[in-house]
Amino acid sequence: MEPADGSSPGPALEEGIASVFSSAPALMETDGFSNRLKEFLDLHSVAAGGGRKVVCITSGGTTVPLEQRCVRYIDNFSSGHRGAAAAEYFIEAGYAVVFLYRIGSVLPYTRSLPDEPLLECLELDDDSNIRVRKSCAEAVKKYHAAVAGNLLIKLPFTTIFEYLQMLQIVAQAMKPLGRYAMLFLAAAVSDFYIPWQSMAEHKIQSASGPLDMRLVQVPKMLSILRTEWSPLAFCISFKLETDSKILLEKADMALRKYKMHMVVANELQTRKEEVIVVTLDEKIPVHRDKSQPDSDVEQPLVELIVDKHSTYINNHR
Ligand code: PAZ
Repeated sequence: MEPADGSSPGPALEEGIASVFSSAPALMETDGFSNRLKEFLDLHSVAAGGGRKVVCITSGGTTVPLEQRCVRYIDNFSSGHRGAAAAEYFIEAGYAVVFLYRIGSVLPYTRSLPDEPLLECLELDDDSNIRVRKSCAEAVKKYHAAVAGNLLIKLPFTTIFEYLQMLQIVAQAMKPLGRYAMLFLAAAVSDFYIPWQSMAEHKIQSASGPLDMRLVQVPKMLSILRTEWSPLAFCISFKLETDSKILLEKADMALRKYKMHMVVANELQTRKEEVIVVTLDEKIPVHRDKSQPDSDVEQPLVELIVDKHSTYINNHR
């Protein structure tokens, strides 16, 4: 399904992609997300005098439904912490962020909040007026500043079908931004799925005995993203493994095959402590600052990426 050299998608891959898209249920455009996205991007385009760098961050795991009227699904691990933290640091660095996230995963500016934010961030004063607790105020202020400044738009997905269609729409909408666009693809995307037309319509019955299922491979969209959807965007994908012995080799393969500018390699157990940024020339380990109890690895990672993105833009001026 993938091109041998990664340079162009190739007919088999294009067919695979077409079949995912043609069999997928159409996106529910209930909140007119394409229009909201267009308005957001227009604000930041050079033509509109914006000229701001824009990053699309994908975050959280995609689901694979087992039934069309879905009761059960296969899920992909990702809390969304990495994407949410990165969004905050990119905004701090002056970027506008398109946050494509799995419903229910961590959102920007909510990491520091308690588990029950609505109940625990609000308190009553002596006159029974509701006010925000001091400990939550900073995050609330930062969130509202980002939204009011048109620096954050949040676009939710659940299934692999929604994710792939939305990624295509976002990447294509960012194409006019040229090298000012960045794709930071941290979502954990299903590798296998059940095509819509071969999926049971109703809830699968347990009385029928053990369940035999055939999942087919999700065609890799990265090559078509690079060659057609947003060819000039600075593109970073992530590689998660549990076996450290194969991690760097797999990251290197992804870098070359899909012509990524960087692949961020991480291991499940240590992903919050260390990642390795793989480029064609180097492998750069990035660590959390252990001397600071509240530090995270996303801060130095985003700093490094912002720097590389600037070089990418400046080298092509
Ligand atoms: O979302 P999170 O903070 O729990 O984890 C982040 C991550 C491990 C999902 C991400 O860094 C990553 O590697 N994403 C790509 C996963 C993959 O190889 O499909």
